[in-house]
Amino acid sequence: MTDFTFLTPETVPEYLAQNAALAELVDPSDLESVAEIGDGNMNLVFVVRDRLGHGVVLKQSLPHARSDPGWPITRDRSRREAVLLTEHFRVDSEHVPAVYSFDADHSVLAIEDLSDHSVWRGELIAGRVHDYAAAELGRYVARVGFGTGIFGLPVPDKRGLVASTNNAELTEITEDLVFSEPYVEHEHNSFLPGNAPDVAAIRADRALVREIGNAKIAFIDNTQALLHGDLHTGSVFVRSEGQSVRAFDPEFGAYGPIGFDLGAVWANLVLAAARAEAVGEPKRAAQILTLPAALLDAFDAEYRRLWPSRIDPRVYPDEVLEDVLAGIRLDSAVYAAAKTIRRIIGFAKVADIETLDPEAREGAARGALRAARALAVERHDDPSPAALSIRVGAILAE
Ligand code: SR1
Ligand code: MG
Repeated sequence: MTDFTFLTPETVPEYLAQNAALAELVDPSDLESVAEIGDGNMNLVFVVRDRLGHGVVLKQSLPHARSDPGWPITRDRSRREAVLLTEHFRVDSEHVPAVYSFDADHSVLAIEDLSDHSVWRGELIAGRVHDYAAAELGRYVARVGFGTGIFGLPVPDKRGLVASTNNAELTEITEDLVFSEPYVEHEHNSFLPGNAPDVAAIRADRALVREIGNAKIAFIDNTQALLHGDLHTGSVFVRSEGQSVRAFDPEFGAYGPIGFDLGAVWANLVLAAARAEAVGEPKRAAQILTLPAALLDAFDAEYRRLWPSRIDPRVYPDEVLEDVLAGIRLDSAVYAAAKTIRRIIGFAKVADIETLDPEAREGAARGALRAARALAVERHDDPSPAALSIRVGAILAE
């Protein structure tokens, strides 16, 4: 009997044939292609297509990180991802892939094939910005933020969901990789020798480390909404024809502060802009740096649109909305800072920076670290993403 513990392109057809629900999606006896396309740190990802043009994606978790077989990570993450995707689909079917099924025996999640889309990070690196994606993601975070929080769910239901979506092992990875390791000596860290003074400056900056420490506390303690948890540009599909934007791969998701997801997008836009500057494309860098404001403005507008439907308006007057939105805006900037810094110093880098030649990479990394510092500390002077992006643009251009 074939062992499906670790799928391969060769065993996928038989796996499909033995799963009636999946065999309805693609015809296992008439497959055109089975390709393993996973390039992240975690899982196997197969895109399966039959000759009639039907497709499905099978995502199988390994019992360890894909990028480090010596790092055990629970396979239950696939089940948790299925739960989270289903919950996000409930509140915003426009911006996430559909989940077809989950096979607990083999840790396989079957989801919608979005092969007609492209990964946003690759598009940004290739110079195709897809400006519209920022506002779509803002709407996605607003719908999820509102719909899974106390304004969209009765409190007992929300508390139940906080418990049932507990993702302690993976959120601990985020706590370590995003908020702790970059600020200390750690074997996971790496950077160019030329960036050593920049890293030392980050670690010695008490005002910055204080901001990051407080952001870590809020990440752990604040259960504002059911986050995607890893909303970088490599977790976003974009398609310009028949415009479509989908957030995928939320295996790090759990309840947390909404600004964490917005900050993740923002950080990756800063990194994309740092690359554009480094390859001598300042206009494109400036174009990319208009997107954090587009993201936050769309978030704000969508959250305001949903506000009249909030549960118990008697005790949540409109002044509360202003306070909530102001808090999320302020949070977003510090999470953008944390997520930028971790991609430069810590484990799990980004191709925007890593594929630059070393000289350009050193400058881009320096600019990104200084820009991140400004986001975390200067947000208290003016938290508007437009103002902060002007500051970031000036730093990247230095
Ligand atoms: C084991 S590596 C974990 C990291 O990879 C993912 O991209 C997440 O960002 C996570 O922090
Ligand atoms: Mg991922």
